[in-house]
Amino acid sequence: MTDQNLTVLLHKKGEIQMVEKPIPEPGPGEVQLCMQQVGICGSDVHFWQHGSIGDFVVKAPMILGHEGSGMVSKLGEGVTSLKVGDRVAIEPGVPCRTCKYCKSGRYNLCNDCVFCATPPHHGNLSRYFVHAADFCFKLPDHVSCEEGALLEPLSVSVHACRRAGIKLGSRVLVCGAGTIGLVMLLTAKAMGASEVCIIDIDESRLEFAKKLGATHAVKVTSRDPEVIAQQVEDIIGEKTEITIECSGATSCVQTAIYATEAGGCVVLVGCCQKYIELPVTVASLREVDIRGNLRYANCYPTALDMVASGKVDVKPLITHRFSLEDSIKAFETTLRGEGIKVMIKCAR
Ligand code: 572
Ligand code: ZN
Repeated sequence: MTDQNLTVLLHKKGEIQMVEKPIPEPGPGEVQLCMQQVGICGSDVHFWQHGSIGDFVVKAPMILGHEGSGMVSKLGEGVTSLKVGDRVAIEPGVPCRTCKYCKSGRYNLCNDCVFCATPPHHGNLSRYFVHAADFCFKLPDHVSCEEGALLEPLSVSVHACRRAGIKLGSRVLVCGAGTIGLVMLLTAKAMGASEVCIIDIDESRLEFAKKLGATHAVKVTSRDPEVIAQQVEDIIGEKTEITIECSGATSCVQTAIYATEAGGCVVLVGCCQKYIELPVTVASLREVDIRGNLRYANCYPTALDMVASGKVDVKPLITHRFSLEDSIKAFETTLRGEGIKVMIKCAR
């Protein structure tokens, strides 16, 4: 079969395949992209392994991938903001643009958002992909396509740090030292946090976090959230002002509440079960705000600026590289929990 548009297709739960699809043509306001780099996200692996996240169920074959960058290969009608050959970071969620959330700038809350690799919408882990031109961000020459792909998780952290109100001198606790926890650490520091403590069960991830600038790293050895919170408090000397929960583990969400000082804030980023038991009275009587978080809105320009200006270096997060043809191996590597960010090079 001639290689037209090689894609990574999640056929159904547990079954990913490399499949040839036709090369898509850009419609009005869209660009065709020759995909360059796509990072694998935990949600790609989750859809592969479980076939669903919450109410989002894979009912038809779906192309995976939403952390992508590409090179413009064709312009759709009316596109003037980009030209063929431009390298861009792809913001993967295109909202309806007309609902009250879109109009107020909180377009991440749009109910009709078309988000890559969230059922029923295809992702961009393919040779070619079409996307709304205004959700493509031109990369300066000195920013690589790998960095462009990493603007996606970086945008998640920019949004969460904004939700948390991180500012100069903030003291922050990050729960979980996976990719999102680590970009949260980088972003919190870039936004002025003076202390960032990170906790995880994995020693090697904590070592990695220390190299990235964590001021404190605590290995979680207990299942008791009050014990973990006390361990954190003993190490940093007091409770934290802001906690960003990135693990999704029930005991860590509980820990986040105990570890945060009166008047502080907990932002929930990790994907946890629908119902979990939380010490809400402990939060309420100390006026600890528990804030929700969904992806990002208006964060790509900031994420790009952070990378382009050198304020954050996301390159060390990439620990594995594969070609598009070897995508199945890339997914198996991610499933085994090896490394931090697995990147797939889509261009030939
Ligand atoms: O990079 C964005 C992103 N968002 C994730 C997960 C992974 N990557 N979210 C968790 C799952 N939700 S969801 O609403 N959903 C499957 C659409 O449960 C979105 C945010
Ligand atoms: Zn993601």
